[in-house]
Amino acid sequence: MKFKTLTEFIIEKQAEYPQASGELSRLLSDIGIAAKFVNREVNRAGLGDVMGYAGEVNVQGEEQKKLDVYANDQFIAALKSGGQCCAIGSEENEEIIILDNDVSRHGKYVVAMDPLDGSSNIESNVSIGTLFSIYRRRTVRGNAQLEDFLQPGRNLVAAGYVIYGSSTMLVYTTGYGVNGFTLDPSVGLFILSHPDMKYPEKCNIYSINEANYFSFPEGVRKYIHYCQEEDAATNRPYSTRYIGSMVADIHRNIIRGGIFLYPGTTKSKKGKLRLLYECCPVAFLAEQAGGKASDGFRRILDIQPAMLHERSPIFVGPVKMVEQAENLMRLYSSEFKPD
Ligand code: AHM
Ligand code: MG
Repeated sequence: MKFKTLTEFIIEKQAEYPQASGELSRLLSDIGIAAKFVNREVNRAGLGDVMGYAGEVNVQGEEQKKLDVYANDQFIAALKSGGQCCAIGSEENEEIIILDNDVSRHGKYVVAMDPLDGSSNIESNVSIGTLFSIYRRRTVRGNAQLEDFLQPGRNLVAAGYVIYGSSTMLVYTTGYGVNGFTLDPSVGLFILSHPDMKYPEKCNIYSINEANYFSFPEGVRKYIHYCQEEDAATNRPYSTRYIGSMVADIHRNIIRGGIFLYPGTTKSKKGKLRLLYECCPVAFLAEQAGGKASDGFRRILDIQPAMLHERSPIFVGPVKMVEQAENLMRLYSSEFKPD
């Protein structure tokens, strides 16, 4: 049987760009290796003592689960040993982590990541994921700085996610389409299973935590009504699907066709999700899959971040669906428009 592994694919792509030094390829491979370790622990999550809280509170004030800590450590260790990444920004760490050992100090890249997203779903055996954003560092001398991370998403060199689901997949883009690799656990290899992923023509899913309905902007409430109205010509009513793990919701929506919304609310105008390591990687992937990602008014990838853990509303999915939601935001919720 003929198949292509993640490593073969990365090397093949690198060969298409004679100017490429191979450093990004190595970095992506290291992420793949860390993902396998995390996958092993996620698969054993019901056994032994890997479940439960680690007893610490992360920067968002949430209790950390042991698996969050494990995943964070694995990705940091992999990036450290690789030497291509000189600093990491993680959801689990308040400050950036400077990698200043002899190999990493000269790394060209910085990585922002959410090592284990949707971790509240671990106990119930629901899919969870890892999200990552790779930027070229901006500063030229000395240790990496926070400003190396505060770049708009349009500067992303690569981004992707790992989904630990009914099978484990790594999906990434370097700006030339989106490719998905499924882990074959029997041989421990990621195999190219979803080449050139694109949103399908027919899209009829909407994903939103509707429990927040009364604190959503009016534009979002109107959009929910739009999704629920009956209109055979436009395939409505749509179906609601909401897992509560962004990686899983986004993955399903790319494959099955749907929009994911995490808007601001009256209590939290910027919503919940973090710009640098949740919204931006998903936005880059969505655009590369033929879709669109917006905060309701602006392209996610054009937002200039001011802080490492900054939040942003997100509307991401097929172009027409996102534009429809944006139109309603413009018409009914201009008070949510960023200054
Ligand atoms: P986390 O980073 O603490 O895991 O939170 C992020 C998760 C996303 O995966 C998901 O889309 C969202 O939180 C769900 O939030 P809610 O429970 O408010 O719907
Ligand atoms: Mg998260």
